[in-house]
Amino acid sequence: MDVRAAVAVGAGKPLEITTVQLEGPKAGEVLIEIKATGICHTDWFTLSGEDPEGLFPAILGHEGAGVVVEVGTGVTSVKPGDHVIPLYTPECRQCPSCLSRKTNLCTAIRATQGQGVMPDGTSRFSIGGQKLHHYMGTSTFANYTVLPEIAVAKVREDAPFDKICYIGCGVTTGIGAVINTAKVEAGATAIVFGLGGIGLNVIQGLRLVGADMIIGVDINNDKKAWGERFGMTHFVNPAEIGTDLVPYLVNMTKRGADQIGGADYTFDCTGNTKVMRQALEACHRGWGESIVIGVAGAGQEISTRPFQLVTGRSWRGTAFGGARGRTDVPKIVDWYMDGKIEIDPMITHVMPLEDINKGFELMHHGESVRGVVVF
Ligand code: NAD
Ligand code: AHE
Ligand code: ZN
Repeated sequence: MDVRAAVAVGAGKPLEITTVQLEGPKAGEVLIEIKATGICHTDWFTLSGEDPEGLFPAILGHEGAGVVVEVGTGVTSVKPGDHVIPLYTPECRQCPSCLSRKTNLCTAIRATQGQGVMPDGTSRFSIGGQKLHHYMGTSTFANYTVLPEIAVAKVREDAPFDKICYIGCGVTTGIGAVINTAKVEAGATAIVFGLGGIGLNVIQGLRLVGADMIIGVDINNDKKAWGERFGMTHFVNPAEIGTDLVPYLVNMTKRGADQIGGADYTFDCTGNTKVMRQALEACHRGWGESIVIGVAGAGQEISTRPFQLVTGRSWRGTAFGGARGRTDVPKIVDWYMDGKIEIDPMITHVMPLEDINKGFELMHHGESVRGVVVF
């Protein structure tokens, strides 16, 4: 069938909006009509050429919501008409990782996903007979896409697509990092570096669990009001404090009889490896945990003095907020519908597919929190 898509033709080039061809679902696969998709910084990262797994030409996009149109043979968990959120982290419930209960990083289809193809090694997308790569197993920058059954979460039908698409990455990543990965307790002190589409969701996750002190760090002063809107208690712009950031944050978080500072939990939501180091070193000695969420470009590495770890700080990371998609995503949709978490105010820009490159620019210049394409 013909579908409308934004095609990433090469690194650093604007997406090209055009008609491409999509084959129907094979065994174990589902055809989905995408109704809305968010634009995440990771799409920009891959388009920039920084992603070691980046492939071109490809159809990017991994933060969508839509309706099942057709299912391949053997599909039992969803049927045409079901509302779903595509999962770039699938949940097969059978692989050693799923069965371990220790991680959400299902391995069932990760290898082919990274190669930009479906689990059988072929692509469903083409243009004029030339193969187009899938992206993160989701390719939501198209009004129809094909996914493996294990990579879709069935969600309630009264939830609006143009909001719950954000649960396909940003909301779940931010809130999940707090709840599933760090398991932050009420009363904790936390620092969030980078108050964009992910960081603001970390902040609302911290509010949800009852953290006491929630410090937001961003180089863009406009983010102060945004952070406060979702529960941030203090804001720091590193460019304006006139001193080194880490001692400044440690001093801010001094508490207890010994007046030792440092946060119980810190979160990097920038993808900047220097910031990741600051986040680790702003943790409390003995127990502070720093969670890396940001994605860094090819060849970049993190470093710190081993003494930071010897003295009890931990460096951890999270993908998709540690969420098991088919199990956890429907619950997060319920939280949104029940008013436990907010999404609407974070979606600052809604646009047709034709304007997706403007959506990237808005994000890149810090003018949007989340841009959403509606089909
Ligand atoms: P975004 O562009 O919306 O927000 C980034 C924010 O970081 C902006 O507010 C920016 O001003 C701020 N920032 C940039 N440099 C900074 C610095 N040196 N110090 C402090 N703040 C700084 O991006 P996003 O969509 O929120 O994504 C954030 C990061 O998370 C990206 O690297 C993205 O690829 C990654 N990500 C990871 C996962 C995961 O599962 N691990 C999921 C989604 C996104
Ligand atoms: N492909 C890159 C890394 C990109 C990356 O880390 N992706 C995150 C999700 S970001 C969503 O916005 C992720 O889930 N990683 C786990 C995985 O299995 O891909 C690289 O460096 O090669
Ligand atoms: Zn994302």
